Amino acid sequence: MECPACLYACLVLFAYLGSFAVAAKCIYPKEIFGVQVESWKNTGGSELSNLDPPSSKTFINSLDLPGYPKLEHIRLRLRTYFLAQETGTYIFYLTCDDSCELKLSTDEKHENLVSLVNITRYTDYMRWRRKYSKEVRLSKDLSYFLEAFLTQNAGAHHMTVGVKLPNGSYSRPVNNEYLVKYAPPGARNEPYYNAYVMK
Ligand SMILES: [Ca+2]
Repeated sequence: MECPACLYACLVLFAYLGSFAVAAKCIYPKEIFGVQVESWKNTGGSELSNLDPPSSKTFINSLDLPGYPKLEHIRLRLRTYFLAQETGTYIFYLTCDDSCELKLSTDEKHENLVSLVNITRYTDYMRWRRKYSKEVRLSKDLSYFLEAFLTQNAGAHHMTVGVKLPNGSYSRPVNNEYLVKYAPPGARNEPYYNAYVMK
């Protein structure tokens, strides 16, 4: 927030709408929304639990990895917080090539991750028909730690996560208005996360 008038406008917005999610878009710099991507190369058949520190780390704007040609024997992990903007039931969708798994925590903590969708045989890019979660009940303005892990050996690769919202509409791929950037537990002392995100 860069000016007193802007801050005042945000506070008024928050007071009238009573919505953290709406106010967050106003108060936060846009950079707080996004998804962390970590990659491991030449991993062979390694499982995630046995991997070394990632060979690269970056951020993207939505839960979508469209894939790149000739990228083989690689593992990719997406981490973010899903920000529920309404209380209700959500359904999460997953597509990928070669194989992947989507997990969502019952809160913002790593240790409460639950597997929602597991794909063991490749799908076409964003072919949403079959692979989706059970209904998940989430609460307005709370953020839930989300992790998706892709294993790519040969040929094409991609991974995309979608969501059906309580009002029946879809965000597929999930776009960044629902995605607060991942911060490791040690970073939670930063003002953004303490004051607003990690409620
Ligand atoms: Ca493949």
